[in-house]
Amino acid sequence: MSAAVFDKIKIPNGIVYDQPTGLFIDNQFVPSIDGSKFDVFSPSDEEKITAVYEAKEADIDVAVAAAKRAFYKGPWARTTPAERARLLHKLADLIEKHAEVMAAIETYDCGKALSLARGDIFAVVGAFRYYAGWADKIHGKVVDVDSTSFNYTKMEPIGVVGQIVPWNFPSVMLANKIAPAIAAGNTVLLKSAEQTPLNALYIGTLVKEAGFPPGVINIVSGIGKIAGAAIASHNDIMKVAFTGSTLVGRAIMHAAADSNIKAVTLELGGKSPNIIFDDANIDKAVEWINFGIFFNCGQVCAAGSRVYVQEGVYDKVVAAFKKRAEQNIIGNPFDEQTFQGAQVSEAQFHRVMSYVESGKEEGATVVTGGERHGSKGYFIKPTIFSDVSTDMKIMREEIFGPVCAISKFTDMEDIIEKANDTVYGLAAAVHTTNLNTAIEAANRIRAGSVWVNTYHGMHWALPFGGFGQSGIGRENGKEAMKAYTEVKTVRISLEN
Ligand code: TXE
Repeated sequence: MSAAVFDKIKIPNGIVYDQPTGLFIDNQFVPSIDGSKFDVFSPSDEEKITAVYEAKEADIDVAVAAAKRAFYKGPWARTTPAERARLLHKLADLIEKHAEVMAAIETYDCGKALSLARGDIFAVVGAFRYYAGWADKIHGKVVDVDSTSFNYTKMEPIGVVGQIVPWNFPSVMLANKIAPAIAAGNTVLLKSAEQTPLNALYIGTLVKEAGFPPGVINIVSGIGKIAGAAIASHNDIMKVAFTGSTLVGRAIMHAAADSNIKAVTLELGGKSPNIIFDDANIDKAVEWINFGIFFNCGQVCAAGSRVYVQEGVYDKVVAAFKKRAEQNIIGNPFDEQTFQGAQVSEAQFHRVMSYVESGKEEGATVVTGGERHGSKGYFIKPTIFSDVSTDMKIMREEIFGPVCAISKFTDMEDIIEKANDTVYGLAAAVHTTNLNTAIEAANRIRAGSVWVNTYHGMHWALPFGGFGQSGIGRENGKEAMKAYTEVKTVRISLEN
């Protein structure tokens, strides 16, 4: 263990551990080539946690070369699907063994409540196990065409895959990307978000311990415009998978097109409608609209940020939602009771607060919240705006914070028009006790996921992704295996 690339860290809940700070390339933690680093801050107390090495273009080249060597020349090229499954299971077991320290790292780095962070690590383990199960179940087909040829297809790995993840679910996003890519036999270079690099590097230690050959999984910390851009435009990377803003997603598509036409999957922003019909179980629906927007401090691409309530129950729902939101426990994310921790960074804090100000300026009514919580740490009170019209910024743009816009609707036609009045199409939810209403709404809303009488019903086995500007492709489920494979067709003549 080299002292230069590890830092002993004490997490506020008392856990002391060795944090890797180097770039994880070829199963080693190494300093960046020019020695540059960037600081990592805790959003809940605004203090510096550590500094990690920063990958620049030259480091990306080294990491890609390692991944390329592993793909074409290393033992990975001959590794059987069953062996890939065994390694993924081993990694899942190790993550499970380290779950408590990883949850605490997530809370420290990201500001999210510890109870939520534990759920994240549980989902990480689940995803690695799920894709371990797929590794040896990806088969091609025999296709009968005529009597003079034998034709079959194979599903082959794409090659070196670049993966760029955001900061709202640092470990879950990593698992959702690395696990299917590895199950399919690719090699990977993942860049974590600059706000939250710690757990990704910690997982690097476990990758090595699990026994993955060098170069199969490489993990770097770096800045989007430098390291992220270098990944998107790299000629030896055959596919890039990205989760983040729509703005950057567009830049990544450009870079992919301008370099080697690498395959692209994008999981981008959202402005998802959460709809309550008159006949809904109101108590439960209010729980789900509260969870839908305030879970993870509102920093969820699928957050239910537009709440639409049918006119017959509108006043009742607004009053109940206000009461419920004010009960959310906000503050020190290490307290076991805390539900809402800190926004991830100062920049995100100001960005969300500027939306709060815009809501006030445009004339929406603050039902509750609308201000900072406390004076240290990036906490924002759960905020609900009512009387929000369709043209207000808070109704149209992704805020990515604990800010909800409520509006009324009259009937099915009205709500379908309102729900689909967005450039996005990531998720939606419908609360009703009428099955026909639920199915009609689910059919007519243009979104990648529709939840009925629930919210954030995500699972590693359920495909997730967006319509419209919410992205391209699907993660999770068998769909993700397709996103990490190329189909090869082999035609053998039987006439010779
Ligand atoms: O995102 P960025 P930011 C949305 C959300 C949020 C807004 C801004 O609305 O308020 O985006 O957040 C990397 N080439 N989402 O600025 O910049 C970056 O290093 C290649 C929604 O943090 O998109 C990080 O790893 N990569 C979202 C990742 O992209 C680049 C999650 C995300 O950062 C890059 C996060 C570039 N030119 C934000 N520039 C979701 N869909 O869940 C940045 N990156």
